[in-house]
Parts: sequence; C-alpha cells; structure tokens
Amino acid sequence: MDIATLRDKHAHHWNMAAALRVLAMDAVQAANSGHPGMPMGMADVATVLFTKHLKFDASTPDWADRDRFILSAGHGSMLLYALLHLTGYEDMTIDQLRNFRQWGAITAGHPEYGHAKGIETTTGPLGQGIANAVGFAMAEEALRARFGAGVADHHTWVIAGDGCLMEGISHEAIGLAGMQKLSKLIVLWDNNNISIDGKVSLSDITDQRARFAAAGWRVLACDGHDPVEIEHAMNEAKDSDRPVLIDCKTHIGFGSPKKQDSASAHGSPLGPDEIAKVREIYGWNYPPFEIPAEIRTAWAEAGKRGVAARHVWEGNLARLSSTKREEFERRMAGDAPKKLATTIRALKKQATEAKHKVATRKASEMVLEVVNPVMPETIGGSADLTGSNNTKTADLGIFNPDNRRGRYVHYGIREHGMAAAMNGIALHGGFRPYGGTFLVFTDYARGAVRLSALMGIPVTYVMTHDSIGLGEDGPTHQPVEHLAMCRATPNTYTFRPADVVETAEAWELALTSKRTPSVLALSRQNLPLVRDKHTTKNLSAQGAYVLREAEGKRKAILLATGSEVEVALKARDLLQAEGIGTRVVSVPCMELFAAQDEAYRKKVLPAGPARVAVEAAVRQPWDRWLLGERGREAKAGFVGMDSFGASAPAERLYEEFGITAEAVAEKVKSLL
Ligand SMILES: Cc1ncc(C[n+]2csc(CCOP(=O)(O)OP(=O)(O)O)c2C)c(N)n1
Repeated sequence: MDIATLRDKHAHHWNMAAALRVLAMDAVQAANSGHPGMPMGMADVATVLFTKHLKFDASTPDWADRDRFILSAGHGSMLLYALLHLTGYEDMTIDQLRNFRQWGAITAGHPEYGHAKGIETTTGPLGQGIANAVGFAMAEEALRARFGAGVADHHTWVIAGDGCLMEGISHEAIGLAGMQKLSKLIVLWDNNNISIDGKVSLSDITDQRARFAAAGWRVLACDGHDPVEIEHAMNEAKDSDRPVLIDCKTHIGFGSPKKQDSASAHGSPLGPDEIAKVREIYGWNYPPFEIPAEIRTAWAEAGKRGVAARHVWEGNLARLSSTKREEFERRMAGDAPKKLATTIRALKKQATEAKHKVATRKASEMVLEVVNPVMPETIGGSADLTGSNNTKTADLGIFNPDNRRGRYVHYGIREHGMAAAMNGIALHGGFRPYGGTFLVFTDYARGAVRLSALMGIPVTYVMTHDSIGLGEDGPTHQPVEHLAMCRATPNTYTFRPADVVETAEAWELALTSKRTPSVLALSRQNLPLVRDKHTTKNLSAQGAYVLREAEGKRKAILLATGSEVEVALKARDLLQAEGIGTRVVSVPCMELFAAQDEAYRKKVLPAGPARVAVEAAVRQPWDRWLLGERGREAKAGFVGMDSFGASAPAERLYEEFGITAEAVAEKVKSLL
C-alpha cells in the first residue's frame, strides 16, 4: 500500500504510525547516528501490534502475564523507544528520545535489558532476539502448565529482519520452536530485502517461508504497510497450533524519496533536506519531538488497553491458594527456596563422609538429584549430550508439546540456540535454566553466553569434559583456551570445582545468583575428594581458600583448580617429603576471589613463598595471581597447556604435556 492511499483510507492509523517514523528519523538525526530505515519500514506493523494486539499495560511494565515484545532487529531500537514513549512508559521521556545514544541515556544504541522498562531483552547481535523468544515462549508454556491459564496466558511477539533470519542461530531457534509447537510465538518478519551491503539477494536466496514451514511453523503473509492485512494476519496468527511467521512485505525507509528501498536508509541519518521532504510526504507539520495532542492521546489510550486484563489477572492471582501464590511470587522474584541451603549442606556432609571419588560432572548430577526436587523452578537440558553432561535427573520429565510440566529440554545439537533460549527462559521469569554441552563448545554458544553476562541474568552453563582429561576424543574436544575466555568475560562466574563438595558449593552459588551467569567447568574423569573436613560454610564463595596448610616453614604456594587440585596435593607431598613447606590453595572461582577484600586475599596469597599454578589450560588468566597480589616473576611458575591437546588416554596426555606432580614439584624447586 502506498502512502497516498494510506493517508486517504487509513488516516488515523497513518498518523499514529507517522509519529513513530518521525520520532525515529528525528532522533537518529539528532544523534547523528542510528538506524532510521527499519523503524520507518515497520511502523505500520508495530502500530497495529501495539494498538490492537499486544497485551500490556504501560503503567505496570512488570506485569507477569503481559505479552512479551522482542525487537530482534535491535538496530531499529528507536522503533521500540518511540513505542514505549508514546504508550506512556514512565521512564521513557521525550528527553530520553532527544538524548538517543548519548552517555547516561536509557536510549542506548541497541535496546539494553535493564535500561528501560519494556525492554524485555538486549538485542543488537542479530538473531539473538528471535532465539531468546523461543525461551520466552517455552517459559510461558511451562508456567501455564504449573500455575494455570488464569495467571500465565500470553504471547511472545518478535520483530526480526532479514539479518536475524540469515544468522545461523535463527536456524537453531526455529527448529527448536517448531518441534516444541510453541503456538504462542509469533515472528513478524521485516521482509524489506535490504541489509547493509545492499539487496539481500547479494548473499542469500533462501526461501524463508519454506524454511519456516519445513521446521513446523505456520506461515502467513501480509503487506506490511496495510493495516487491515496486518491485523488480519495477526488475528490468524493468534489462532494457531504452531509457531507463526508473518512475512510482512515492507519498504525500508518508507517514504524517503532518495533512500526508500535502498541500503542507504539502513544505518545513517537521512539528513535535514531529506527529512524535510519526508515530512511533506507524510503530511507531518510538527517540529522534531513534538507530537500533536490528538495522536499523543490515541497512543496513550493504547498504552492503557491492558488495564482491565491486568485487573482480571490480579484477581486470578489472588484467588490462587496462598501456598501457590507465594510460590509464584517467589519464583518470579528469582529467590531460591529456603531448603536449598540445607540440601546443599546435607550433601556436602554426606559426600565428605562417603569420600566419593567421582568425576565432577557426576558430582554435578548428584547435586541436581537433590536440588531439582526442592527447586521446582529449574529447567534443565543439554545440547544432545545428556548422558555426558549428566544434566538430567530422575524427577524432571521431558518438556515437550505433550508434557509442558516436564522440566528437561532436549535442545538438540544447538549450543547457541540453547544458550539463547535459556536467556529467554531466565528473562521471562519463573524459571532457572541450566544447560549442558562440552566446555570446548562454549565457542558455539558464545554469542548468547556473552549476553547472559551483559544482561546480568543467572543462567547456568554446565560445561563438562573440561580439559585434556577427557582423553581420546582429542584436541577438537579438549578445551585449552575456554577457561580464559570465560574468565575474561565480565560478570561471569567461572567455576572449576575439584570434587563433590566444591561442586555442590558452586551449584549453590549459581542457583542463588541473581545477576551473574555461571559456567561450571566439570571433569570427565574421576577425581578424589579433596575436602576431607566438613564445613557448613561455603568455602567456594570466597573464590579461593587454603585447602592444605604447609607443614613447617611455608616456602611454596600451589594454586590449582578442578582436576589439577589432585596434582597439586601430590606435588605438595613430594615437596613436604623434602622439607619444603607447601600450601595448596584451591581456586574454584577466580572472579569471587578477586571480589574478596585485600586482607583475605593477602591471607591466602602472602608475599614471600614461591607460587606455582597448575591448570590443564592456558596460563593467561593466572598472571594476576602469580605476578600480582604480592607475587614476583622470579618466584612464579605455571604448569599447564601452551598448545592444543592430542588424542590419547588421559593419563598419557597428562604425562606428555607435563602436567604431573613431579613437574610441579620441580618447578617449585627451580624457583626456590
Ligand atoms: C551478529 C551481527 N552481525 C552483524 C551485525 C551488524 N549489522 C547490523 S544490522 C545489519 C544488517 C541487517 O539487515 P536487516 O536485518 O535486513 O535490517 P534492515 O537493513 O532491514 O534494517 C548488520 C549486518 C549485527 N548487528 N549483528
């Protein structure tokens, strides 16, 4: 539909949509940076969605049963900010729009979760939003199954562009959503055939409709500028038994004489002359950031459409039994149940007595066996490595279209999709997702893992087979740089527990974290229990602690994590036998150790003794603990990996790569 017809036949709709377009165009111009083309292209779709379909109440952005709106095409952030502003989200003031992309403004270049109400997830890295949405829709299904449609019954709407659909992660996401029959997930595809380099056909000829259909989606289409067609498609989409793609045919930079349908509309300001022309074409005679009262009122009305539904919902929630309501509220708040601490303590005590010698992946399963029954909000899963990651416990049941009460997800071989879906589940609220793969495939999940950290959401990554200790699968499967990568990521706890006790402590910390994701790096091979004295206190919470004190004068400190704590303890025996007093420090989590006060860190790592760290991975993250923190280069050494691993039995690999007690003891002696 062209602009003249729209203005003629759908004047009211046109003006409402024009308000979005102009705000986007003007804010990008004011910032002298940003992406006007996408908001100008999708304004009609967004207007129909927000005025007719989206269930929300701008006065109560946290209403648990609101529809979720996810702008997967995050570069079009001004579309979202304009919608939030016009519908009356309190924090999204006109000044925030004026300050688009400026220091301190909540209107960041790309929508950032936590900056403004109504931003459900951080988007910008293309494909993440659509993959998060799968998690949102899964969480909605699971919450409804547990608490009933009276308190959980909402849709997840996504705007995704050609870029989102071209990204590999979208394939993982749509495959998972199709299999899961997530009928309340609706993706609005901004099909404008333009990306940054030019026409999409420069790089892609995929039949997207066929691709979605092949994955089990329902596919609808509309003219993305015709409000009647859009509304019709949305009505139909809400009545589907499968997830729905609506192919919205649009024009990027709609109405810009020079830039419409071209890549030049994508990511730079239109310029004052072009903006003046667009204003004329739109019939918009108001200065920048001024919205006429009538249109402002109509948008504010849209922001209140959901008030009645919210009241009904509040009544429904109030009518739940008090136990169920409190459980709902606890879970939405992300608070761990009181029983968690006692459960972990009991397991630690029992493990200390039983002296279990198990792989930490097995230890993790032992923890989950006792935790999952007392934490009904956990949703576990694995990217097709369930039997290796030990992520499934007896009580969970499988989450699938026939069993929405199931709490275990077979994510398939989709590490990136799994991580992004877990972000969505966590963001939705009511659940604590954890999911497993091999540590080496942290790479494959990386885009979404980084966003867990950036958003500050407590997803738990169960990353097993954490070193050359996995043995015969060889260097393709043996991580060496991955611990460094996880530790280099801000706001991420990288745990590498040494035994059952530390594994239980790491899980406790992961499951009580509110704003930090956790990576649990777990061994394939069996490890002895090194924490032989029971403490109710969670020692791993300090990040590092003295596991064995030196006998006699302390001449050396060994630092180790995970499977190499055993190596360090053996090295200590060798050194002590020669009269070299040696302390062993276990370092299950460097980030938590770094967060301790100076006095504690000094107690664990005093100046003076030689320091040797041992970890079957690259040295990079260790330098602070070896050279900094009162350490000295002349008295510091590292025993670990400086190359990729190899395919052989684990014991042979440890010998060949020189990660042995003897090598550690020699290193210490060379430093004394
Ligand atoms: C993972 C990722 N790769 C690259 C980019 C850079 N980028 C931002 S938008 C864009 C093109 C997107 O095209 P499309 O989705 O069609 O958006 P439109 O041009 O229609 O606004 C690219 C490559 C990104 N944001 N994320």
